[in-house]
Amino acid sequence: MKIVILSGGVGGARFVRGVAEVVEPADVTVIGNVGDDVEVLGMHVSPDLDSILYALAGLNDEARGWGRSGETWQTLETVAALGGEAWFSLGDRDLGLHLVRTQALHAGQPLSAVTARIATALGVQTRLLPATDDRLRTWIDTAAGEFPFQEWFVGRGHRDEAEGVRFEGAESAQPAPGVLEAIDAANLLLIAPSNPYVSVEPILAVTAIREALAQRRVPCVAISPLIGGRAVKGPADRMLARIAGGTSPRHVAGCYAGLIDSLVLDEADADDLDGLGEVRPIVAHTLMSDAGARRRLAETALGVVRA
Ligand code: FO1
Repeated sequence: MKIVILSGGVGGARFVRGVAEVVEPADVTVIGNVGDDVEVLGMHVSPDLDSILYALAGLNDEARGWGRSGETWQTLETVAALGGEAWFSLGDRDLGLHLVRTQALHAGQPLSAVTARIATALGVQTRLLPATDDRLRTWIDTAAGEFPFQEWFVGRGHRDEAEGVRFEGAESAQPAPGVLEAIDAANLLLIAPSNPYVSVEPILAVTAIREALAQRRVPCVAISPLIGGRAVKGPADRMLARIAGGTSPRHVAGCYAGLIDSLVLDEADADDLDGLGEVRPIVAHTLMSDAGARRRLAETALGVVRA
């Protein structure tokens, strides 16, 4: 069974790992968000691709959610002491990956090729494709102005309420090689429990990817990132409340109108299923607190085609 997962962010990476643990990992293709990529200290950082890579390689820091376990920060300390760009925390171990990626990009290799090479080097069997090799960047509109994603998220601690989201470059961005073929060959399409606005929407902003999902011939299942209307981490609940007008399952499903057949939602949201329309609710325990919980959530999503 071939599975495609659209994923971004920390929750997405955990879920991807859960799926790759309960099926043949090579049967899974992940389409990763690149809207929150950022250039720091001359390096190209792809946080969401890296969260997925580190999770699949078992190298991720579970508590922090991003970056590598056993990390040290001596380079960052030197950068800060020299008055350099230290607002975005790049650890010593993590830096090695950014150096390799940046050199390859400067040499003209596409992001998808570099990502595949790094995944192989890390022993990752699951296929990880950036949504696009073209430049696509998320901007957040707030009352204080419009900010590049990481400046808003990390630099300003996402304190300004997001009033809108824009994807620079999306109009001309083409899907990375293999993305449309993977969607076409899939038996099941999954949308990870990631922030709909800043993790999944930048993937769907690539027109051909959105169209491929809209024209699917197999089920597409989204997993809600909210539990009891609250985000486990990050600003997804505040963004849904502000932009969609609420945080109930129908507001999450509304972000994927015409693109999903089922929504996996938490038991804590099960009493508010109005307005889902054609979307079938699947109630589950969605908090991925440990390996068992993330695998059970993966099995629940896979149940749509296994049943
Ligand atoms: N998140 C933070 O809150 N602060 C950081 O300094 C930070 C650094 C960082 C470095 C590498 C990386 O792969 C991720 C990093 N993140 C950091 C997480 C990242 O900003 C977010 O998790 C995603 O972009 C949201 O999906």
